[in-house]
Amino acid sequence: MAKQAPQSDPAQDAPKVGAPQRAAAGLTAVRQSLKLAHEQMGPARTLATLAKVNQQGGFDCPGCAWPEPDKPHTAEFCENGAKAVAEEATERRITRAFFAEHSVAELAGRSGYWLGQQGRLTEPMLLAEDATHYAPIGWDEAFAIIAEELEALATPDGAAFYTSGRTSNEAAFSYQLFARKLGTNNLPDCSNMCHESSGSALVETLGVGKGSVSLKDLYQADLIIVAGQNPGTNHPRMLSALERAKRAGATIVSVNPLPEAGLERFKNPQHARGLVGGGTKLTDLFLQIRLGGDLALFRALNQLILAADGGVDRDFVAEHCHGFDEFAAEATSTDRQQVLAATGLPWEQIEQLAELVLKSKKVIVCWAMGLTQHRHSVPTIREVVNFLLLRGNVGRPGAGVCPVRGHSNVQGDRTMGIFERPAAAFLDALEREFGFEPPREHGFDAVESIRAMRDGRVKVFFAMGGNFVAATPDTEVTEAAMRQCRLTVQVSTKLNRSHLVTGRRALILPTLGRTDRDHTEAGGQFVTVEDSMGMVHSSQGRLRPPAPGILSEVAIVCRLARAVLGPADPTPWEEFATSYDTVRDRIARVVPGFADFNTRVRAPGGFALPHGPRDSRTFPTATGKANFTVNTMTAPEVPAGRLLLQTLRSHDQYNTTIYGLDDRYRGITGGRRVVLVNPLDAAELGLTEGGYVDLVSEWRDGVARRAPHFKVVHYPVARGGAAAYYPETNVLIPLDSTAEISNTPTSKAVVIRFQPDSGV
Ligand SMILES: Nc1nc2c(c(=O)[nH]1)N[C@H]1C(S)=C(S)[C@@H](COP(=O)(O)OP(=O)(O)OC[C@H]3O[C@@H](n4cnc5c(=O)[nH]c(N)nc54)[C@H](O)[C@@H]3O)O[C@H]1N2
Ligand SMILES: Nc1nc2c(c(=O)[nH]1)N[C@H]1C(S)=C(S)[C@@H](COP(=O)(O)OP(=O)(O)OC[C@H]3O[C@@H](n4cnc5c(=O)[nH]c(N)nc54)[C@H](O)[C@@H]3O)O[C@H]1N2
Ligand SMILES: [Mo]
Repeated sequence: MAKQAPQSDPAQDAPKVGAPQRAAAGLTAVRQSLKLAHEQMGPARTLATLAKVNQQGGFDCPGCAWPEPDKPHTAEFCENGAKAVAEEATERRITRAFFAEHSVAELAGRSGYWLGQQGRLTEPMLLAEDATHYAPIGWDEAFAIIAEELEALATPDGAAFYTSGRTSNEAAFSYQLFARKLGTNNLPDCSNMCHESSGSALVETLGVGKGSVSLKDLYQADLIIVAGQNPGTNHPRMLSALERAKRAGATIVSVNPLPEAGLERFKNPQHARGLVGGGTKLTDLFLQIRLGGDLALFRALNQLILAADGGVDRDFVAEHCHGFDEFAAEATSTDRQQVLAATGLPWEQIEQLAELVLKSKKVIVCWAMGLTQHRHSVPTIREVVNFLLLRGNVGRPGAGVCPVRGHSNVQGDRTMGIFERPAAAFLDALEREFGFEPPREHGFDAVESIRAMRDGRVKVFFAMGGNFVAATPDTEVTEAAMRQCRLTVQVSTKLNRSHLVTGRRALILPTLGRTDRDHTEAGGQFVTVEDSMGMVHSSQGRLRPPAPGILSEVAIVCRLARAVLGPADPTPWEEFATSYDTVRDRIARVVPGFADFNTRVRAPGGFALPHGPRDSRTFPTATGKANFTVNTMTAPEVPAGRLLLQTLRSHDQYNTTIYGLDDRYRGITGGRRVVLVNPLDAAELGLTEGGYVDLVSEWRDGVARRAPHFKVVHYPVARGGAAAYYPETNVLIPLDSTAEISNTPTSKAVVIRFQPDSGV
């Protein structure tokens, strides 16, 4: 068995600490993106790719899900988009010789950063039972092995089919169809660990689990609250939108335990004024909230709005909402001391924000992982909805909910049916279109899949992209669970840890990425994606694929489906794999909002999916109205001598893909094993700046989970909290520590204590 790997190399772990920056982007960002692109792709490929990112007729940036403006700037990408492209379009290759040279055990001792640097995967590889090395295998043999293992299962629910959010609509639709024809709803996805809490809260309250604003709304808003999000690093193109909103007169408030450079000031690299000079100040009011204090903050705002003369939009509430009285009774009784303790904010600041709200006609709340990865995330987001409903800030221009999605097609994958708890109407439509009875019982989400593997209930694990063992919590538990499987299969572009922690047998199936040309017998194919604001558009790569014979994700699904379901299965899998138009024709008949898909997606810029609350203030909820909810006030409790740890992203990573070892805006370079703590907390806990410590998490199961060797960095984080990077710290997050209702791991709330450094 491979030993527990360091997620980062000790040699690369001598982080240096400078002052955090006060502004994002500018010339340094341009220089950084070109440097990385050149290293990975060379000058010609750099030009050929970066000129096509997010352009009409080009490919969708594999970075984030932020939408494209109607008229994209000629450089509609950002530093981190360029890194994502370079990571995929690299000219480095992993061949069979690489796998012959390096055993799986050896590779399992390498960091994720090193693995990613080795280049693109080029041919299917099998790790046979008891083998020490991966060896090449043909596609047909690979599909035959998967078919054999699936057939050996006592029930189709003994398999789980994971999806990471880069998968195209066409691949996702075919994939879920295959899983359901096989007979299971075990379709966990990265969303389970990401915006599931947003989906849960929004479906219940507004009837649609997606954001209700478009870019135009942002430009028209009076007030934009950005809570629990670091767009300077994770959605850099959002800064251009915020800059434009700001120039049109919007006020921007950020709510975050950390002062994030990107929200303070933005030097837009697409304009001369952003390259020289001081840039645009973005944040007008910064609320440095304690971790997990947002429910209390929004409760307090709601209390103040309810108390203000004319604070509530009575007509909207009467006509469109349900449950106002119960909500109002609860919110009115909010206890101020509790709010102060939970938020750590001065009351005057909360009042100041309430005044801004009461002055504003059009308010938008944007959020990401800072709100979704807590135990009480669903009630928190429900309270955000209460806040917007109170003043009619849903379904009118310049106002609404804006959960900012992560992976570039994570929202589209869900629309296509990648969901372990599909709606009955969706299954009915599948049944009608494809003439089979889809399973109705709910399947496993990501956390439940790990439990099922651990307990031997899932024996075959198949991943459409992603890096499951590194992205999920409780690394040791998850890795042990993975090793319980009979077969693990990873459809991937790049090598990662999930290829090295495997079942008894394992397959690596290399696939095309966004930037690659996809040519079939029917000619050049494009795929489609849906962005964070419900816009669907096409994406077509132009680069020569990394090796001949690499299959697209659609082709992999279709050939697998044929191998497993047999020649008699009536779905035309061969046609699907050859012409993606034929998949889109089916999507058009199954998924609401996609009528005439093939025609409309060919229009420049694509098309917008319908959204009842946004378009016509119709709310497809259980009550037929927008639902106010009553949310008991709660905040994380942290025993004395402990801190609450949030696990977040550095500027040089894409989830588990590490691009480099710097976190430029936070002033950290050359290493990732750092823990950011407030100097006052550090003093109380006896943590010396620059010293090394082990992080040990505490959970009711009594297991002491340990992440060794982190350098203490004094940083202006809100009191009582600490921050360190994911995925190095995933080992600390207990599998059972998840959000109520959404079951999302509490990646932003782990109780930790500090122990003397035990080295790596
Ligand atoms: N370059 C790059 N881009 C990415 C990604 C990447 O890794 N790299 N990942 C993609 C994905 S999948 C996603 S989901 C998004 C993630 O985008 P983000 O959600 O911005 O990512 P995180 O780094 O997790 O940052 C969380 C932010 O929330 C704050 N926060 C933490 N806890 C709380 C809290 O309790 N309250 C409040 N108010 N704030 C809090 C943190 O200080 C931090 O600023 O980005 C996507 N885009
Ligand atoms: N502690 C902690 N854990 C977290 C989070 C956190 O904030 N803290 N965030 C969570 C969130 S928001 C998310 S979304 C998940 C992310 O979880 P995942 O989506 O599973 O992880 P990624 O690191 O994005 O996956 C990277 C891998 O995807 C493969 N890949 C890249 N592009 C393609 C493609 O086009 N096709 C295919 N087939 N494969 C491709 C490459 O092999 C690459 O190694 O992690 C979650 N885990
Ligand atoms: Mo995400």
